[in-house]
Amino acid sequence: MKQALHLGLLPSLVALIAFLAVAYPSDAQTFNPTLDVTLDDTTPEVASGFTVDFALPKDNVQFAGLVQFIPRDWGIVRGDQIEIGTDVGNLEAAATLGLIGGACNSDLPVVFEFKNASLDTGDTVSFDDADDNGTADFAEDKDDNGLIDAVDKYPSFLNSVFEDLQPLKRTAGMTIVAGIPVLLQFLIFEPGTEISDEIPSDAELGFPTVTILQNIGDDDAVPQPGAITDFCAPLTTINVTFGTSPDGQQLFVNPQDGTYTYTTIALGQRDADGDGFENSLDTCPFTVNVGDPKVANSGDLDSDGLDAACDPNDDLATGGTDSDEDADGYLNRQDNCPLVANGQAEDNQADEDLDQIGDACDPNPTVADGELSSARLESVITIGDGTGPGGPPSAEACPDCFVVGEDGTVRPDGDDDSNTGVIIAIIIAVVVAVAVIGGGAAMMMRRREV
Ligand SMILES: [Ca+2]
Ligand SMILES: [Ca+2]
Ligand SMILES: [Ca+2]
Ligand SMILES: [Ca+2]
Repeated sequence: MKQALHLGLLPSLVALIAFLAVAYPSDAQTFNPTLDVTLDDTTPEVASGFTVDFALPKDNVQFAGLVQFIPRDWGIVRGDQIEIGTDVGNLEAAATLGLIGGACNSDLPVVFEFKNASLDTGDTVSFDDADDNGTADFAEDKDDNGLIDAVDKYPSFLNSVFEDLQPLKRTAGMTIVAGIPVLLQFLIFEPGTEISDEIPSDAELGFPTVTILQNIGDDDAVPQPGAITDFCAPLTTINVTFGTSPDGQQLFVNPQDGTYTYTTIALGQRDADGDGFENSLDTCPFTVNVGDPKVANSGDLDSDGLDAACDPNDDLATGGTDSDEDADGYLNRQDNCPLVANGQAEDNQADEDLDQIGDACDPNPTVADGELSSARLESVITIGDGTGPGGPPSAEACPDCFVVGEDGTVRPDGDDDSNTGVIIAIIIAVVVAVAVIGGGAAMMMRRREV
């Protein structure tokens, strides 16, 4: 991270429990992300911003999915109570990419400024360039009001990913990388909403906040070859959420005096051969690598991106160098079957079991190879002196807050069915979708798990 933000006024306790699933009996992948949450103001029942610092060390496998839970007693002003386009926060990230078949070691700093965005699921905008004018529709400003259309309108792919479930709040930001618009969104749902089989849906965890980068989960997305051929750890993100809008409107309001736990569930990508390199990064997913794909020319004598462990001709002297070994249009490092042609003329990187090993070379095409790692991270937040019984802010403290009472009833609606929402869609490799920047990383586009 280029810049550290120090908004916190209280010490945060970070508890980290990582469950490492074993793919092969020897050694499993490393997946130990870190989380730290700090508040601007820990006074009970006042509006306060917060900062979530989230990172993945270099030797870890990349994220496969990420859901954060804002404690259930927090006062959240619903998105439909806030003017569309209001500034609500920002995010700074430092990602690591592999470019044009090279080692995965290029740093990419990105910044997003977030706006409160439309929740009208019936008034949608395409993620694609549906009007064929050269710019993706979501990134345009057709009504010339200074807001991209992904803020004014609801991206249509969200309706298929979340099966028309209504979020309480949506924030959206866009940044341009290499001429390509990159969209990052956070969707906040009611406590108890089921996100996926791998993510607990206990209402006590709080409001699930789902990170959506680009159009991950969109079944209609079509892979294509591109310049960004890998996306790997390390990754750092600092996400600032405002407590009040620039004109003073409440956005997030602290609960009553007490202690609260901010929980994040993160999933790590599969590593079929347990050599520490996730399938999406590993050009030899079933053979322990000779080198390290994050180090230039490591274990790759002919520098073609194929590790010597499975390169059929890793020899410069005999002309082995071939950055697209199977000549299917996808560079070896981007190809989910680098030795079997599965380009746009064939099944175009099809991967039925979503394990990032293409059907064309997957010995178990319907059973994912390797296990998802799971990490549950908790950051304890103290409000006031922390000795109170806790509870949501009063109606007086936050008239517009969506809060869940002890008996499950909600304010201001007063209904009691807040915990019954079900999402079937998922988020595998949400973060990985950043690799579509530059038009690439086809294999990373097909990672929806149902
Ligand atoms: Ca390997
Ligand atoms: Ca090679
Ligand atoms: Ca191939
Ligand atoms: Ca597969």
